[in-house]
Amino acid sequence: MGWSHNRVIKCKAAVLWELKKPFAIEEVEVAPPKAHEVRIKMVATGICRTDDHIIAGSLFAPLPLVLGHEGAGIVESVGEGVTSVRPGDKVIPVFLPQCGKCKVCKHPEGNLCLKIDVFKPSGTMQDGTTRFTCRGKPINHFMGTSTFSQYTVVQECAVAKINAASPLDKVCLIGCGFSTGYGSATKVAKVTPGSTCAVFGLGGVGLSVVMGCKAAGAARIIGIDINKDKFAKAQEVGATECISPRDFQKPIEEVLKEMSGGGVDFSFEVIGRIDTMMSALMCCQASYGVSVIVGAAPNSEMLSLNPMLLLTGRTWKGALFGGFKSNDSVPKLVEDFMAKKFPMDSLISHVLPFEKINEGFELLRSGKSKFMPGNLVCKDKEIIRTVLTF
Ligand code: COD
Ligand code: ZN
Ligand code: ZN
Repeated sequence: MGWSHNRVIKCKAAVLWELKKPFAIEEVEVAPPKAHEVRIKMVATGICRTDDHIIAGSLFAPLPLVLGHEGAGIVESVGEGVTSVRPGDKVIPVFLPQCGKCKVCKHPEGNLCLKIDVFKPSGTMQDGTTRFTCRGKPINHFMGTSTFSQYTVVQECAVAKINAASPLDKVCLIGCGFSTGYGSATKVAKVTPGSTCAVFGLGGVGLSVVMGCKAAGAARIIGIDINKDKFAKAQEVGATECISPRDFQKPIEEVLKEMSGGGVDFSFEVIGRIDTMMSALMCCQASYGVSVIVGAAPNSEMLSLNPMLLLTGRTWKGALFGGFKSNDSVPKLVEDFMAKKFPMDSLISHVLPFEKINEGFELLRSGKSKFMPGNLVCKDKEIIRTVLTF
């Protein structure tokens, strides 16, 4: 019982055939899971900026492919040897696997499992083949998850079983954006009770950092964003003050040092710009401040710094997926959400049916466009995260 019945499933998936083009909703064939693989019926998926980076060509993944890496669903069938999940289980596929056997998985603090398929994406399962076929052609997987499909196949080490009562249209965000921000505060920085935190960038991930700082008991959480429309939401989820760098003559790190009596305890860069990474480093206390890089800077950009900034005692760090070991942490985060330890669902600003995926990406892009010189003003001030439901 529980093994696949070797049935190919025909279903709808959003296929990206070419860069810079909309998705085509296609009928695809999803092969049954092989040994140590799991086939999942997707119920909901968030749209993350990284998916759009692939479409734009600013990040590489082999085409044609099924994107998506922030989903939740129900196990449909499992391959031979799968022991951690069974058909009917609610699960979150994780782009950062946890094989449990590699050097990184065995290290108590490491989370970047060597089985990750992100840095030199293969587009295949671990055996080098794909489970998706469309119009007779193999279609590639993405980040080992490919959630923009009614059914997907993932490795067993890239799936976390979660509470059977959890709302999948909400907890899907634990698959990427929420965990990335929340863990950066609770796990990577290890924010302490009573501390002062500065969060640069109040998008969905920055708001999740704010929630992490609050959950960890920070006394002051200062949000920094050039878009003041972001302040209300940030304050709703835990920011105690919000400031815009555009309101000050002097550099924002100087403003923050003054506000905090010499430097904040913890700072976070959640924008993906090297200038704000430097500001975040400089605004933290010279002897014991901790600064965490959460945003990814454009490909080849480099930073140079005066080593004295670190010699005095600051800690500068970063992590993917909030430093969480995925399979261990995702079920716990779902429990914490169910226990209302953080208002993660307030990150969901839009919900669309899966077939409207191209509209979802337009929303994401319109949220970004107002910061691009020459682009139209954003139509909707409140775009945070769009969730697609199947
Ligand atoms: N100063 C202050 N605020 C700014 C500035 C600036 N110069 N420029 C932009 N901002 C603000 C914007 O107004 C916006 O509110 C915010 O910064 C950015 O928010 P979003 O909505 O664009 O982005 P998020 O929150 O969804 O994600 C931001 C990240 C930087 C975290 C994300 O793009 C990223 O790089 N992720 C890290 C990579 C990663 O972990 N990948 C793993 C799988 S995806
Ligand atoms: Zn993501
Ligand atoms: Zn591993």
